[in-house]
Amino acid sequence: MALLPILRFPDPRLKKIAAPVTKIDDSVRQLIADMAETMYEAPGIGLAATQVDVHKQIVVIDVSEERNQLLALINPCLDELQGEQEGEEGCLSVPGIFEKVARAERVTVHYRDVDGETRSLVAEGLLAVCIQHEIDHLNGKVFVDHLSQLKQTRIRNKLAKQARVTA
Ligand code: K1U
Ligand code: ZN
Repeated sequence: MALLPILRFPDPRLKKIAAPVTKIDDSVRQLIADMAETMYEAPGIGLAATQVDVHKQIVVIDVSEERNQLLALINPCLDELQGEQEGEEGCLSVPGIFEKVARAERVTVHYRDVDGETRSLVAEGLLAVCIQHEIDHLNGKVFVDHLSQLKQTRIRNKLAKQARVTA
């Protein structure tokens, strides 16, 4: 397994639209294993392939306390969005920034698993938020895009300052 470098906002590659996976083979399963290792090490509760500069529709998620309930979603597609919730979100591509974002409370998603089986999942609360956040990444969207222009500008300035300090 391998740790993968995570792209940092505002890297333009985070805006790329991911392509559907057409064949679920060992290379896809290896990428999923590497993404999971990268997510656990960060640490994070999710990671989209876009964030590791692979523009395929693959996400990994684990919102469990014990960090032992890995979900790998290939070609995830939201079927139903219900209700609303607002919670603080972070992003491994936007380190140190946490902001409230409005999301659906409950989602139904269908996807393919690592064996190529089509599955459907109904999720609520944090898992629902994480699924929406990761599918946004596959569509070239970062959580910052949900915020006001003023907040976006402040975040860009803060990250630019951080980058100058660490350079
Ligand atoms: O996609 C990502 O960048 C991962 C991101 C997912 C996410 C977090 C919060 C709300 C929605 C989606 C993260 O995992 S940021 C890190 C984080 O929230 C966390 C890390 C360790 C333990 C608990 C949370
Ligand atoms: Zn993110």
